[in-house]
Amino acid sequence: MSGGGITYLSGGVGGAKLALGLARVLPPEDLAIIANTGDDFDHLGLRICPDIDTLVYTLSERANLAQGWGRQDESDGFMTAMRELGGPDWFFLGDRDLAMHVERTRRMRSGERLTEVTAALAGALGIGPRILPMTDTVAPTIIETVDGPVAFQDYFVRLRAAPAVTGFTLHGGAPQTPTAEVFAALEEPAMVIIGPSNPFISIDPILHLGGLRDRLRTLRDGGIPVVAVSPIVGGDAIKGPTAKMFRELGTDPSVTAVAERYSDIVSHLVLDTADAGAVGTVTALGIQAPVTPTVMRSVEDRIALARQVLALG
Ligand code: FO1
Repeated sequence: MSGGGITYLSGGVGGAKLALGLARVLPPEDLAIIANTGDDFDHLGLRICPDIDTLVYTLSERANLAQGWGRQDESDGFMTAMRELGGPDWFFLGDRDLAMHVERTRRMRSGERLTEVTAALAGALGIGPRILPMTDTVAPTIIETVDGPVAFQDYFVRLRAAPAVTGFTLHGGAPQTPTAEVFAALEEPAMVIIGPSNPFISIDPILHLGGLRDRLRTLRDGGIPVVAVSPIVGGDAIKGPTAKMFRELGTDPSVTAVAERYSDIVSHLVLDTADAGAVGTVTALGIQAPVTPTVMRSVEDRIALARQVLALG
């Protein structure tokens, strides 16, 4: 199916930014995006898929860029009414965003796979590239903390990622398999790109799928570029708890720490210019370390980074 195409592994915010850059420079049929579904959960009777939502809103130019998740032009009538009723209001569902979750849930209840639902909803919003949920089965990430195990959105939103992390239970402890569409996108790609997403909670859930990590290693060892973009820049994360998680797990957040996590599968780790001094330690791990600006503030930045990454192929 994807012979010669680009297969991109993505979480939410940071991953979606580069997804937009790639979507702007590649023909739609040449880009398949594998989305983490470890953040997904049922809330108020609805199936919520935050990383898919962020990708869909970003690629359809509807994302609330300042906030990093959710839609532009959002209103809060539903949440206000929910609060009046004394219902749960810790997880914000905007009025327009609500339509996404209601329609997704309706379709899934009628028997459609998440892959099919995502294709239909992304198509309805005019998105060309394929957005492929990593699996059609339930694969929740559980955050192990000093206070015990916490469901992903409880940790991330309700507890504001405050409890110190001691580890992660991926796929709820029962490893899941990728969809046929994901396998097909990794059949004979021209290149695999791992987005600048959190390695622990955005990329590892994808790599943990049965056979996937081995598939990337086989591709790399067969000469296909497997290129990760570092989510750590100058010892910190652009957004979110990535650096905090590295520290809590006993490692200094650095591009070298990222390289070590991916050393069995990647051919390249793209470093920001702020990390040019670390090229030697990354290449010592057998990974090429091209240096380019990776902080994506504007759409032009996203396109420029996409071009730089694609040029490695
Ligand atoms: N993140 C928040 O910090 N607060 C919210 O209330 C919230 C609501 C929400 C609703 C739909 C959706 O798709 C995402 C939402 N997010 C919210 C983002 C999300 O919880 C996280 O950013 C991701 O799971 C981490 O990648």
